[in-house]
Amino acid sequence: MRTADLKRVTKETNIQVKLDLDGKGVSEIKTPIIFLNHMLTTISKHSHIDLTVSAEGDSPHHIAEDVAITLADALNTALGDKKGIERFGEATIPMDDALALVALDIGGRPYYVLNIEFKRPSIDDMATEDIIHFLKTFSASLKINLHAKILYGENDHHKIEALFKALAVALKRAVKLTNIDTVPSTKGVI
Ligand SMILES: [Mn+2]
Repeated sequence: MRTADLKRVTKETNIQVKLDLDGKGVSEIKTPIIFLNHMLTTISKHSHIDLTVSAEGDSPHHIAEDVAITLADALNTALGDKKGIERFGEATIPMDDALALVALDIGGRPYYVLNIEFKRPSIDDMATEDIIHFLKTFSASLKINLHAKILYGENDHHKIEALFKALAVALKRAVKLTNIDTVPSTKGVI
């Protein structure tokens, strides 16, 4: 079973993440940040990863940061030794006026290149800098190589939603099991 159930409790936040990599995209997301709930639901739906997240804390920034860390830790736990996974995933996803691209490598080497610009300081109730911080923290904590780019778009909500859909589809492809029961690396380990 490629599952995880993790709690992260600090003086700032209290986070629980439960997931199943081989799910159907069923989610139950409860954080105080409505837009973050929307994006986490999007990740689950389009990656087919079943996801339960509950989060509370002393600030929206800390909550976004610690949900990213705990989600990454849970994915890492569920992935285990990473035997048989596709490892690489990419997707280019439109949403009305916006087009976003994500390419990622679950290769154990944390590195991100983000090419994301917003017109507005926040989207609904989430600061755009916290959205960027979420993506950086997630990729660094999961030790993936993440390239994420918004190619174009007018509406900030559409731009970032297209990007999270692309992240979800890229993740779905990368964590998928092949019929090869070895670690997908010439090093033999990830
Ligand atoms: Mn939306």
